[in-house]
Amino acid sequence: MPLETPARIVSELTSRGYNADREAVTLLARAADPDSALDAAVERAPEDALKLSSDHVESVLADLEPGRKASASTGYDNGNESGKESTSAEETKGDDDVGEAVADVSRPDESIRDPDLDARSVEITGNVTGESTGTGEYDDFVSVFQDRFKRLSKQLRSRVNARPTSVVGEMPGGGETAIVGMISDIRSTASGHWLIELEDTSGTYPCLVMKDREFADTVDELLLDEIIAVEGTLSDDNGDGDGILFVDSLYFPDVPRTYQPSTADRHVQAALISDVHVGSQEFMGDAWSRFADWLHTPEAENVEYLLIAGDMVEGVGVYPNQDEELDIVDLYEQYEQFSEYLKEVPGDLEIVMIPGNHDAVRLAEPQPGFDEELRDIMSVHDARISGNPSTVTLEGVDILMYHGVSLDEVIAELPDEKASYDEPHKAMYQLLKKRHVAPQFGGKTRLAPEEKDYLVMNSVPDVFHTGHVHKLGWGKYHNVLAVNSGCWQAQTDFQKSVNIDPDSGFAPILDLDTLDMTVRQFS
Ligand code: D5M
Ligand code: FE
Ligand code: ZN
Repeated sequence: MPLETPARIVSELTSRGYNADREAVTLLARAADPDSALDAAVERAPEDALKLSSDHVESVLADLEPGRKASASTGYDNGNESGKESTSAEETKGDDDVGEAVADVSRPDESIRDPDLDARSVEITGNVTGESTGTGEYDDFVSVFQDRFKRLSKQLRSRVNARPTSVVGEMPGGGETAIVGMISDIRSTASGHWLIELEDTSGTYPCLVMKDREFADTVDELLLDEIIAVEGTLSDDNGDGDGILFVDSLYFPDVPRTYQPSTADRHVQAALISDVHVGSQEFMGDAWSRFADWLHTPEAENVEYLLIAGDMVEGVGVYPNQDEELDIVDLYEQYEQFSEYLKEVPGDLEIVMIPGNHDAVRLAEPQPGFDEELRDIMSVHDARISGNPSTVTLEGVDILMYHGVSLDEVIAELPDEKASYDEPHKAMYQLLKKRHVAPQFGGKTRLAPEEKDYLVMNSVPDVFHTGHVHKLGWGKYHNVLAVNSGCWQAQTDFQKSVNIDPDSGFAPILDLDTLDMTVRQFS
């Protein structure tokens, strides 16, 4: 196969045991005869070199192509239609000199990537990997819920004057009070009102939302196990053992409306992707390679980070009859193949990956990062491997990465206008509002018993990045950018049967200095 693209150059080089600078790859891809250029570059590589430098490739090309101009005036022609700009929501801004950058073949040196490695910074927090304390005992389930309650009730207590339910039970009828609690039950009454049972560490209390209250329609946003606060008036018979609180207002832990996200100090970008599903017959290898190629182009020179939010591979035995659609049946071979595809992206990218429900780690959340054996397989480009969820701080911008299994639950439970597969970011808004990535326990979302609840959003992220539902969607909620990143897998038989039309082959590109986003299509 001719080596016309940077991605193929990279995989050919790695198959021969070499790495190369991004600039060196670009030079080889642009050579008049990339195959011979690569052969010559490898043949003449210094004895001890593992990585080919651009200087080395320049000197090889100078011999092979006498009369050739140096890189400074050669420019780059990406020669295909990939990297097209796609949809752009109102919260985002396109990159308006894109066309020019591709077309201008006499662009000076700036077309060669030369990242300022010193300016980079990556910090990871909230990562369960290696910290898991759960023994699977009942007590651990108690502690994880107690910890959730402690963290989120603290956020709500600053806003209402709440009393413990045991104290509320003793209060005289007709008075006003507030309760902070975890929702243990929601029922509609015969007359169409809503009875919400709130639980705190001292007991439970019934709270009634009348159907004609202006906030009654927020009841359909409520999920079991989430923490809310209510203020209201106690029934006249309160204190005699079967009182009730008539709710006058309802509060979520939420993100403050005035939240001011942090931004990076320089123009630098991150590609936010997920759900690669290598090993599936539907994995879109060509689209992936176009994406990887684009990352080698000058248009992508500011893309210095790549975040992958789970489902690297298709896995084995994840769903019934999944084996009928497997291209690679061995799990480890799937990771090996994923690693081959990862090699196609520029070696100087900072990569952070977390697992998803198709990956070979425990299903219950929080999921630890991949084990040593899988890390070894995926060691390419020194990718950082973290748990699901994790907060990744890139040059001051806090990005909460979470695979997104709870989105299925939010979408199933809430009315369409509040959360749907077509607008996955709206389901993400609900998680931000609840300040928890997987509020409801016991349905699709499996929860690992731990001493501490890693799934609580202790602080407000600047960007919330999820995947899982294979739909692209983004928008801002109280200034926090929520991005669900689509996938690299075409529609599966199951998805066809339930009418899920995936958004495959898109890469959302985030400006870390402005938090504007552009989506590029490679499919
Ligand atoms: O999830 C991709 C999306 O499709 C997510 O919304 C779950 C849903 N999905 C896919 N296959 C199934 C089956 N067999 N049962 C239930 N839901 C499914 P992913 O994690 O990539 O499979
Ligand atoms: Fe997936
Ligand atoms: Zn998934």
